[in-house]
Amino acid sequence: SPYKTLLQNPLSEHLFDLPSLPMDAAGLARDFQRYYGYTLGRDSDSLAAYYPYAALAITLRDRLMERWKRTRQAYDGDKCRRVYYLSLEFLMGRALSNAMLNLGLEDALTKGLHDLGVQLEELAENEPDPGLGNGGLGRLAACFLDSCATLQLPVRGYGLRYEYGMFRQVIEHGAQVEEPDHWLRDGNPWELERPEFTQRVQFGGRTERYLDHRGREAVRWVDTCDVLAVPYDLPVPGYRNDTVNTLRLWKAAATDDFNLDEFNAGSYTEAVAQKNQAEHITMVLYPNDASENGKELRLRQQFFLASASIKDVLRDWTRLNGEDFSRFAEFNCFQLNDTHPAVSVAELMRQLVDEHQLSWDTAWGITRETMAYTNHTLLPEALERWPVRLFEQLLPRILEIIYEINARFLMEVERHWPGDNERLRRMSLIEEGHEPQVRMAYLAIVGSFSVNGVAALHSELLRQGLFHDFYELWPEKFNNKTNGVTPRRWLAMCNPGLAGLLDAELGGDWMCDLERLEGLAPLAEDAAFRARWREIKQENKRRLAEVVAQICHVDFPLEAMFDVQVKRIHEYKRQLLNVLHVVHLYNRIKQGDTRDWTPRCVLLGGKAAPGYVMAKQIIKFINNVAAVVNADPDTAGLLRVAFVPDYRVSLMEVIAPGTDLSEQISTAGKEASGTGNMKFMMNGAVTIGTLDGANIEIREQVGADNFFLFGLTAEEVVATRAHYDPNGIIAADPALREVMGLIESGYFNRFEPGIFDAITLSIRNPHDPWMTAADFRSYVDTQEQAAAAYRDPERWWRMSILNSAHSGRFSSDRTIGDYNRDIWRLQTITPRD
Ligand code: T68
Repeated sequence: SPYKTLLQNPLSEHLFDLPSLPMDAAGLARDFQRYYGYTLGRDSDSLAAYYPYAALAITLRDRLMERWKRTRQAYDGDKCRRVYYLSLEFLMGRALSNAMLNLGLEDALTKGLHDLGVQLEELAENEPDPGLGNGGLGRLAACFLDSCATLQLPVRGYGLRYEYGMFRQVIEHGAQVEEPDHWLRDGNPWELERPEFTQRVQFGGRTERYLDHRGREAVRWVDTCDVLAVPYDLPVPGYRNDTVNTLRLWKAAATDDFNLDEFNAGSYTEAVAQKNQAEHITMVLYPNDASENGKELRLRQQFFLASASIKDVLRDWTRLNGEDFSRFAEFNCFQLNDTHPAVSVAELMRQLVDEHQLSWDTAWGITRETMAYTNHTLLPEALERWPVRLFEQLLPRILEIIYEINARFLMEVERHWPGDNERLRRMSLIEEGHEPQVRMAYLAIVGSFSVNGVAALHSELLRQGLFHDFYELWPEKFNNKTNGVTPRRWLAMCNPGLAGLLDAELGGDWMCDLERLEGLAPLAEDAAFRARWREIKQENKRRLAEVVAQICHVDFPLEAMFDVQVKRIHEYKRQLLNVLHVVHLYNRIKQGDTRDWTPRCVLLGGKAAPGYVMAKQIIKFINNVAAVVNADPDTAGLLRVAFVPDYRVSLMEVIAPGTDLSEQISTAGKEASGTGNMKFMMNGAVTIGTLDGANIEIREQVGADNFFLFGLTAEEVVATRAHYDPNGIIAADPALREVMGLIESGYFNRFEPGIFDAITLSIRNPHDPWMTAADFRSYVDTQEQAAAAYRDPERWWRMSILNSAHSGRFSSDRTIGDYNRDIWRLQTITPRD
């Protein structure tokens, strides 16, 4: 590799002394012009809107670059303890407006570009929205990186640079169609390729025992098919604090060793073509958000991330400390974002034992003090298990290590509960059976010092249910870290109207101390303030209605209540319950029962995993209901329904500020936390929700009077299961009976007979795990209360203000503060000049 060639003479220090770049309008505009005309080589004959965006991106990237270098130097210089956030997903969203906000350049840039006749907002729309995640888990990782940079914590993200992100969702005849998202087609001005830090990752092969130089028995992993991991770094700027952290994404590339047999046989082209296989590893993000599909390529992705990232960290360590690992655990901590990178536990052991010749016990001590695991789901179908057989083929040495970890762990269990064979079987890292499997969650628990859930209820359910045996063994490992979202993107950036009001009322930089929003609470009693609040909301609703009109061709009148549910489509999230309510409202309209009516615009959006048949039928159902409702003249001015295609981060930036009512209606005990609920709350939406995930904490913060609660509790859901009788419930409730009757009559699928049978049958199924019928009555009644509250503007705007006012706890700065206090124990580091 050309990167292996080192400089003959070190470069002069002067070379690294970069002059500071101008931050004023004229200086920024000059750079913009130079990048556009010279670097990108465009002029008036280029009509592509992409290039002005790219020129601005480079202008901003330059300003991040010097801060980035100084941050790195500060971390290296302080030899500080560090955290590595390992995640298969980082749903970063657009970078441009984020960089602008964090550098404090919005005004200067707006002016500078305006002088050149360029409209900043328009230009920013040309940035593709990088969709390197499925949903909440990936977006949480992005919010965390933002908070770590803002809090000046030495945290580096490690992930994969997927060539194709989350698919683009197109709706055809009401149904989801997936299109590939080649987001890198035009290049990515934000990334910095660093081939000089390439790592080599092994796959396949076999293991071999040998005597090392000290005459001890050792193992090596040989005859492997290696893949190169090339790092691409993305800057993660903190809020106006000169810190720029790093997100390092690995791209898979072929090695240049070739199959010599084929080569010698003259099959040069075949031998070269074979190398392409390697690059498939980072080709595409798996679009399943709540179930595992068990594909070999997914396990390859997981190990590729784990191995490359750990090698990267160990290389930094040995560069400074040689082979002395005695203080490694003191200075390094890996946070595992769900079980997806859990193979890291075994891979760290392998590198320490096989590559750095540590004893098993020393290495195990280090691993167990270094790894921490976050769980994001209680759904059994989402718990990762990999067939032992697959490990044998793909990662034979890792499997041996997992067996050894398991043998020693089961001895510990045996000491704790002598003779309890049932418990040994339950807790084993290997699930026995026809096709033995490795239980990745158990590997993560056994190999780490901290296990956390993402909301109070979720963490409690982990302790009492899913991980109960482990909790009994190691109660001190288990803790809760309630999720949060970054107020920079989810308030300051996406809601300039409200941000301006907050600046005026609370003074600057409230977004770095979100508890200061409490200062709004007294203002909720002030009629003039409520009027200003309402005006801002109305303007945000206008922006949202414009998008809905443009994309969905549905007209949302601004005086209506905007009732929104956007998130991945899943049965447990119960978009179906929402639509049953819509059909109920439609029935009322058709029956003339519209006295004291609150006009409502119901917006839904979200992607279904391509293989999740029921979720796709739900999308089709929503669209068919919307078509019928919107086309019926009787609903004019009373009810509108729209499904927004291709829901993603940049759409949420318009949706959250324009929402009145936030739908958080999962079956209690199923939604680990939710984070959309927090974004809506911050932006002054009132929640209608179940006692699930972080809804419980949202309600505690805002007070029961300012939250529309309905439905069974998690305990009641469990208790009801044994005698659940949806058909009895339907028969006894005239409204629900009519809703089901209308759907079952084929009213919403007149030319497509039978297509919604699976949906109605699932609601009528006594084993329906999501218990949609059970919560219908209380949902509809509570919706009526929300509608009544909306008809009383003074009451509604008071509630809206109080929701924002009490949302401070849901800043991801608070969450990261909690992680740091209890798990990471990092010092803040300030870059110096
Ligand atoms: C979500 N999980 C939780 N998973 O559902 C949500 N899963 O309650 C929580 O707020 C959020 O995590 C953050 O903690 C997910 O988003 C996935 O996306 C996913 C992806 C691949 C495989 C399994």
